[in-house]
Amino acid sequence: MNTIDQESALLCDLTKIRAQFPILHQKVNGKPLIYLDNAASNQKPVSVIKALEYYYTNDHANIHRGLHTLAERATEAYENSRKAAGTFINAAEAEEIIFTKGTSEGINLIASTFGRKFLVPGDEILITNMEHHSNIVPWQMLCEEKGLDLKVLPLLDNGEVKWDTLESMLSERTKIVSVVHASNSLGTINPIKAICAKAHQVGAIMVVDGAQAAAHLNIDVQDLDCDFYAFSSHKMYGPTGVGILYGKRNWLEEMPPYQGGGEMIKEVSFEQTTYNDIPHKFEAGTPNIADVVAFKTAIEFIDGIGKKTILNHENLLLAHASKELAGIDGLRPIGVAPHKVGVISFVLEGIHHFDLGVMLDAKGIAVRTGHHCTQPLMECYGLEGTVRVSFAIYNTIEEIDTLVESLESIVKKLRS
Ligand code: 7TS
Repeated sequence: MNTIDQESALLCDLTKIRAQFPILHQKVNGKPLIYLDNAASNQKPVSVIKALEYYYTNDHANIHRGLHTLAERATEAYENSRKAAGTFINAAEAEEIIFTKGTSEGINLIASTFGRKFLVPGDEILITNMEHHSNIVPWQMLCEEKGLDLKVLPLLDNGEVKWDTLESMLSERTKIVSVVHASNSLGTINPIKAICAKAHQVGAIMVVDGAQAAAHLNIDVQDLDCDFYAFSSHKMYGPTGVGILYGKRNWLEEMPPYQGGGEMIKEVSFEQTTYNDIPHKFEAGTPNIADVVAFKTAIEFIDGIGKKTILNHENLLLAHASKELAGIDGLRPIGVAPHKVGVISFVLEGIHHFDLGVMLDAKGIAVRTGHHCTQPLMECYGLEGTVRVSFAIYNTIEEIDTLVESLESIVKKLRS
């Protein structure tokens, strides 16, 4: 197939794919909605919405507790989601999957448990300058509590990490290396497997923030050889309030529990409490059962299309948008690394990003503006914020053309 055939084949499927997303078929401010804020949270296919309805209509009960039929059904559905999540990232065992409420909670869990148990004053944690606040603040809190040092790998102008500084920043004091797989503000994809190998050489563990990778890139935690991998269901066509934390069995077994309560114990007495086996040791209280159950349907949605097709399509959108946006007078893209997911950040000379966001919203176009929870990254580029467009499988070339036309007309009006 040549490029044009490929495009038209994808566009044919796109009609079918878009038909599965009811939310997309509405007008916002009198204009057809163009949803380009997928890095913040993407939309849900009918199958996921129906899975939630089905669960509450037929199967709901509390899990792991009752012997009655509904409790068994709910438990089975919940545990099937765990298995599906494990398979999705090629974990060696389903027990290595912990459900949290999001990527943020996953990283906080590692800091609170692994960090508290294994790190001592003088130890170092290494991150990069492109991290989301979720992969900065939990480590800062741990550093403050335990007298540790947070080290930061610098960035190049194009939005890549200056990886040639890695070896000099790693030492036997480095205990945790925590890096984003794909940046939410720049789109940059980081070479996680190579970083893992380097971290392990000095005896550090490797944590990966996979929030922006899970819906787009093939993830194989065994091949990456990372120790932890955290991601969020709501950024991969699934419900909000579900996070997935993968951890290698040996660490999860050695780590103390995260929170205390029901489910995470074997036996409780006032003298002594014994903790449950993994993964239950890390899931105190009644979890977000319905959303976890429907998360499996989101995985099936992604697998049904295939990561390869998703990535090809989003790469097409990325290439087209990058080219067309570059033609707009005064537009400066922020983050032009050669390997990127479908995220484009930019600033427009003389126009505040918030104003642009409001003007685009008036035209039915949803983008994110601001610092995108990456303030240190913005500071590094001397910016307060950017406009960010981010793609999902349901976005089209026509939507990008409308975005570009809208930006051109805004620029023309404001500069005339
Ligand atoms: N890490 C990265 C790279 C992210 O992009 C986000 C959310 C998180 C962690 C936190 O995920 P959560 O599900 O726990 O909230 N990113 C964004 C964003 O770019 N715009 O809104 C949320």
